[in-house]
Amino acid sequence: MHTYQDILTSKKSGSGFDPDLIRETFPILKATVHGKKLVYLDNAATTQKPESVIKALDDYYRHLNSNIHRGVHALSEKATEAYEGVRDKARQFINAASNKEIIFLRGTTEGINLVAGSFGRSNVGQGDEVLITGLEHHSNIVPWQMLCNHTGSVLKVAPIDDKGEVILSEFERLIGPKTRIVAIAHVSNALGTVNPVKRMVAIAHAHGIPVLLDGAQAVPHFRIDVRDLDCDFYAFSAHKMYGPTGIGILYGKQSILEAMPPYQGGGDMIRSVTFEKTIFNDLPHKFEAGTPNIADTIGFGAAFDFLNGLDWNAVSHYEHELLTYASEVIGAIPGVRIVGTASDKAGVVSFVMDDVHPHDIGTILDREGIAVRTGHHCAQPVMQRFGIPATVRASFALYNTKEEIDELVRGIYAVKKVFH
Ligand code: 7TS
Repeated sequence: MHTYQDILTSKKSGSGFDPDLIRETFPILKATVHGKKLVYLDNAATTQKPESVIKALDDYYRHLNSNIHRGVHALSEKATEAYEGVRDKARQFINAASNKEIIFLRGTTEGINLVAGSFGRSNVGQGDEVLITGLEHHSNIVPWQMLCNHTGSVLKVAPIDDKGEVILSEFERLIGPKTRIVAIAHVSNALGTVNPVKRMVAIAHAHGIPVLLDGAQAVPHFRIDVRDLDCDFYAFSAHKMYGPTGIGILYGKQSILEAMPPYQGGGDMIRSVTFEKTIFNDLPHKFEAGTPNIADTIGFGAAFDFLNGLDWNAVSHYEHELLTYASEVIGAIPGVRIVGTASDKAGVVSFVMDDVHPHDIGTILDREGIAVRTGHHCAQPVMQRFGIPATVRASFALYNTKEEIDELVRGIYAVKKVFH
């Protein structure tokens, strides 16, 4: 077993990053499925967890378990310190200006619902418009649709082209005097398109419109700097960046969060309560009603440590190599067509195959131990845009290897043999 230090200092591969060493810190990668070695290529759905994250969860329940922000006893104080310490790590990780801008919640979905429910209901009225893009995950469509239905506002959608890129001229044209908020995926989960979000934020801001970025698929692949992006909100989930499920973050600029009403009422989000009147707590607690997910927040802290320990130039270079290799070898299989060929992509190869339904491909690959996702990937409008019901999606993490992509290619040839 290599130590974490070995991993940090390893320079084995050309990219200065050694996936074999990284793999050793992810226990599940040694698993077998249907008697075959697991090839896990469903990382856009959720990533696997390193030993350090698993250990942090175990340690929390063994040594620290206690409710936070309320006890004077030692355990509660330690648990509070650990929980708030993760807020600090999160702030540094995304370069937010203050811990008040870091709201813990269940994940990206809840973050977007918070903004639609709180900012949306106070700022978007009858006849106003919300602008999204044609690349969105259902999590960044449905909350806005619900808001529009509730308030009588209108959902506008910036279309995408045949490569799966947002048509920027259309995006800009759709921002008008009635637009109240713009919500954009940083990276598309269905196609892997990386949107030029910094530019899109600048376009929206030139019209005085705030922007929410859905960072669910971006955080595992690049370092995020919310101040450089200048976005008003950024939502992401721990489980897609090697952390636990059930915990995520909504970043919001302090001035905007201050002006927003609470999203949920309950314990911890109040300063004082009488039957006549409640005075709400300060940020960020105003948006964290009830006992939070303490254990998984602490596990999230270990995921930040894991990511902070990596050489990000090397990781980016390695992930880019993997994606380029996968696109080449999968795209070269006769009868296979890659859906989503944007010039800037991260982590995803989505494809269809002549005369074979993606679900059948997924089932046969599973028998080979290869985990991919098949279906509409919670992005049905993307499928509709390309006139297909579903794709097969291979999505990559930093522990995947070229050998695993070769396994996938062998699996696809096995599918062809069954069907042709
Ligand atoms: N936004 C994007 C771009 C996503 O990819 C996902 C989850 C979400 C929002 C929602 O994140 P959650 O953590 O709140 O569920 N995407 C996927 C996927 O592609 N396959 O399974 C979940």
